[in-house]
Amino acid sequence: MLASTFKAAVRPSRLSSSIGAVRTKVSLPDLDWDFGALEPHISSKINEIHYTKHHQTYVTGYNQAIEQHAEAKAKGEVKKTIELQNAIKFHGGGYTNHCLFWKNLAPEKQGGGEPPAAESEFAKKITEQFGSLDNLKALTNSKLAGIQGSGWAFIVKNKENGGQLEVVTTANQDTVTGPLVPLVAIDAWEHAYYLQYQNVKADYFKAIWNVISWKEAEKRYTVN
Ligand code: MN3
Repeated sequence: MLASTFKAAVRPSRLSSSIGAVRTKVSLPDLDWDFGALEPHISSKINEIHYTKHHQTYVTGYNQAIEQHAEAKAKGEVKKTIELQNAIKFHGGGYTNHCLFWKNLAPEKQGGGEPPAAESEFAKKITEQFGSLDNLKALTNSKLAGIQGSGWAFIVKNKENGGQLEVVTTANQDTVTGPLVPLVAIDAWEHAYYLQYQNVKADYFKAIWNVISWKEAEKRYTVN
């Protein structure tokens, strides 16, 4: 998983359970901007509901599932531990993806939409592989458009493939793991755009690049 990426986002609170183990809970990360700061590209209301309701649901669901899993494990209930895998994957993925997403977004005044510096290794890699940043955005948008139902698109660095950049999509709240380092995560669930863009999700995918923080993407590319 991506726990190391999110140390700052996770504020552990100690839990003492009936089985004596000490575990940590995840919680909503602090945002670097106000709900209204991404307007007009993403409305204040969308951010508010997305963060306080949707992301919170994944936080709560993950904490519950992990707690139940630990209890089942302590009691030797193998079948129950297997059954809980789906909830852990869904809510843990939802928690993780949204932590990535918020950090990937920045108001235009705080560098949102600003391309990585041309002389940076990251910018050179993008040009070498895709020809231009616009081509990478267009490829990502076409992958986003191809998602059937709910899912995510990620621009990743594939550490098993010489650090090549790739654009991948996942269904539901599946996140990227293993050698795939997420640089940019884009939420393609209806809840991410419907209040503002209704059925025209292509407009949301086009608008979001105005508030994408390439600085954050570059940081992840460089440290991983
Ligand atoms: Mn979402």
